[in-house]
Amino acid sequence: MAQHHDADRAAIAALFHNPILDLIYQAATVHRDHHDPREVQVCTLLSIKTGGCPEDCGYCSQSAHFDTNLEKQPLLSIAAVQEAAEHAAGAGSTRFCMGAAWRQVRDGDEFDRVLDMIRAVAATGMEVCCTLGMLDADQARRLKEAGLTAYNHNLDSGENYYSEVVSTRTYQDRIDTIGHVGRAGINVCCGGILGLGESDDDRIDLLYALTQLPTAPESIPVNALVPVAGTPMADHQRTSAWELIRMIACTRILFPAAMVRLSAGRDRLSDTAQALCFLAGANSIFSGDKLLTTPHPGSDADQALFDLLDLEARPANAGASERVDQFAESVVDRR
Ligand code: SAM
Ligand code: DTB
Ligand code: SF4
Repeated sequence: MAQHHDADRAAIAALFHNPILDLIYQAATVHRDHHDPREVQVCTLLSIKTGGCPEDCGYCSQSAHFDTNLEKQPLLSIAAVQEAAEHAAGAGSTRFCMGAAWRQVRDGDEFDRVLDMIRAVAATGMEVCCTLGMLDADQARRLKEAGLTAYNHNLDSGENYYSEVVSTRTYQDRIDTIGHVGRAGINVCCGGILGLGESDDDRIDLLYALTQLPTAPESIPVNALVPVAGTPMADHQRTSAWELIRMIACTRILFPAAMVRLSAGRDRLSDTAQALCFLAGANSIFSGDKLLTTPHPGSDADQALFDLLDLEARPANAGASERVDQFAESVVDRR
């Protein structure tokens, strides 16, 4: 078994080290076999509870361990979320992702309110995603019952590097939560972040770990660090576009049917670099001039980019059932 795993990792390492133009060509071919290359899903992010998080993720503006000058915000009202969701749906988003700066979900009034938020967002017809930290099997079941489509919980980096990034939880904690999400029948949204100081081997470890999740991810965000003043990573250099493109291409080749999301870091990517990300298999972006707390290009810039590249925002539910079928065929469920 160990030998089998070593062989899988070695194959991913060999893929990763391909010449970049070969990788882009291969990824573009896989992408066109599984998706309409002109369609890009537009998603909206909303921070429903901001700052004061007890975890110490070294990249994060919201950790209570660092002085980042962030304005904290308690859990939003259901009405505020409903209004934001209706606006997002009207502006063409087909997925709405709510993020809370919690270490873990706790049963009680606030979780009940999040369940109501999910019901309100689901009523707009958009896919509903949440990222709320760790959770248990029963909480996952209740999220599913409320209408949650997907749960975002990233592995962020390879297992060996993870302890350099966060000390308040383990890699296994992440995998356990992802297991609960998958077993509850919620799509797993799980990816990583480049620019934490990790090596190529750590990136290969991350790709390998994604292939070994208890349930294969339906959605994979690829983030590039947005350095935040006050965090231990404030002075990190921005990830080069080529590294991001390489990671996106490998992700697309390893997960042909998944949605690959070009996530944080777009604020510093040229149109040309973003075009190469789409060519290499990215097929989703977050819209708006802010992600959860950091700056982002904004809808006018995104519309101009879509016009330039002849891309279209994926219409509501277009391709969804097709994608689910392809996805079911392409994954081995390891639950
Ligand atoms: N509290 C949630 C959890 O425990 O999963 C996570 C919310 S966090 C904003 C979701 C993901 O965003 C992180 O896993 C990380 O990959 C990415 N992220 C957070 N801060 C970032 C930054 N400054 N730059 C780039 N990506 C970031
Ligand atoms: C993910 O992997 N990227 C999105 C989403 N999941 C929630 C969030 C990126 C957040 C970037 C930092 C911020 O704006 O605070
Ligand atoms: Fe908390 Fe999530 Fe930020 Fe980590 S990434 S400090 S868990 S909000």
